[in-house]
Amino acid sequence: MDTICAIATARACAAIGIIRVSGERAFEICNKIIRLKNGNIISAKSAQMRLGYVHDGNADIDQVMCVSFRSPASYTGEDMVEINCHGSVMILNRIMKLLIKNGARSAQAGEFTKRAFLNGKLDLIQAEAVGDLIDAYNQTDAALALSHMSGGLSDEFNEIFNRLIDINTNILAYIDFPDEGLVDVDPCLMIDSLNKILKSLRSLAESFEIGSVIHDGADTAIVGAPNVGKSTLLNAILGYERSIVSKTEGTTRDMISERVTMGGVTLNLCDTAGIRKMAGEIEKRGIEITCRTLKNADLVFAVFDASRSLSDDDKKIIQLCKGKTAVAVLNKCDLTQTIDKKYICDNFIHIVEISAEQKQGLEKLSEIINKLFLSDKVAIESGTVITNVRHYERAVKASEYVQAAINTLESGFTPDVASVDITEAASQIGMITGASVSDKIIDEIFSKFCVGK
Ligand SMILES: Nc1nc2c(ncn2[C@@H]2O[C@H](COP(=O)(O)OP(=O)(O)OP(=O)(O)O)[C@@H](O)[C@H]2O)c(=O)[nH]1
Ligand SMILES: [Mg+2]
Repeated sequence: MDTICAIATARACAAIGIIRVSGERAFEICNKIIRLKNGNIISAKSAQMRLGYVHDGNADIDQVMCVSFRSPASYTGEDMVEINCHGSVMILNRIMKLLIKNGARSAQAGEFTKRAFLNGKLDLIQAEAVGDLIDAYNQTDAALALSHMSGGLSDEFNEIFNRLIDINTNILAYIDFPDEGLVDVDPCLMIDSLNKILKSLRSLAESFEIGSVIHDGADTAIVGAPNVGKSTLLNAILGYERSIVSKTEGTTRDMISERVTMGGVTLNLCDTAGIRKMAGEIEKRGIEITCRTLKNADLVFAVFDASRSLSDDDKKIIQLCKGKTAVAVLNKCDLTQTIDKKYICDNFIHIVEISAEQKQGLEKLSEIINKLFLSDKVAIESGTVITNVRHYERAVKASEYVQAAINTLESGFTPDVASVDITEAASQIGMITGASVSDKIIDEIFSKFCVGK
């Protein structure tokens, strides 16, 4: 395999920049362009930081600190050198050119982690978690990615994979030696084992509902009748004036979206046009978009003006929120309250009283969001929450195959008939961990990484 090199830090002026080199010729190539103060790169002790100079044969280019990692004890499993130079883009580019001139090749996106995977240093879940950790937008997402990187989720899937393989091995033994009275192929015991596996798979697949919100953010629609204070609420949450606020009804017509973290959860917040029956042509178009946004939202803030009694428009909005994860936000609580609270309590589980204008009550809203999405602390801390749609899809498919195997056994077929579906289920799990995955999928996964990782 080629020896690859890449700038691992951002291409911007900084105190330090890091270049990584990995492959069979990493030490030899680096030795040509780096003069260590003591010794040389080839004989330098593994994982020790050394002072040296990068030179082009004529003149020194930079004073650097380098670490060499001897195979297999490195990130990629190959010989590796990390060059810590001064973080000038010009210096970084000059060192890269020197490395390439001496036989290295510029690395592709994610190629270091891909090599780590191919060399068995990480499984596919762990490798993907490296990318997730770099992209993490909030603390919980970062904690989950770190836990996946450490193998929390891999353990769960490996356990399921091994149990499926065990069942199949027993079936094959039974086919080969039917007279040996193997108890493990008793259909009742097998159904029992498969049901336990199905339970684990379903619980992992279900965790994606929360996991996707943690990773991608909750699409949150701020809806309500005109003038109830939706735009004021958006601005209060963001802490700056993003949306126009006015006492004129129908101010917001286009949808206004922003990303923010609230209660530890990333929200993709959308301020929408107020919903009302009496609306002009443009406003009606805005209301259509509001209804679509509400329908697709993971979370709805249904805003009401607490200083007014409920209007027909408010009641229509309450109907639209049925079946959604919604919080009733009673706004303008700094004014005298005349709203019918009982009606609200009858229709919403989560209710919060705020004054968006005076930024009061927002902490309560944060607490509700935190409880809604992050209450399963045990699963989050142990990393047994799926955040990746690819893992989710394979887990669902695997559970379908396990269910099919159970149906086969319950219908009285012999275990060898169920074995086909059990093999398929194991193969789906293998696609998650990387034990059985095509080159195309591997390339696709790593192409989304940044260069240098
Ligand atoms: N007293 C009081 N007034 C508020 C509060 N929140 C908003 N308002 C006022 O209510 C009016 C409407 O606010 P907006 O935020 O524009 O309302 P909206 O729901 O976005 O209205 P549309 O965009 O027209 O649908 C403005 O005059 C705000 O100053 C509040 O907490 N207390
Ligand atoms: Mg508005």
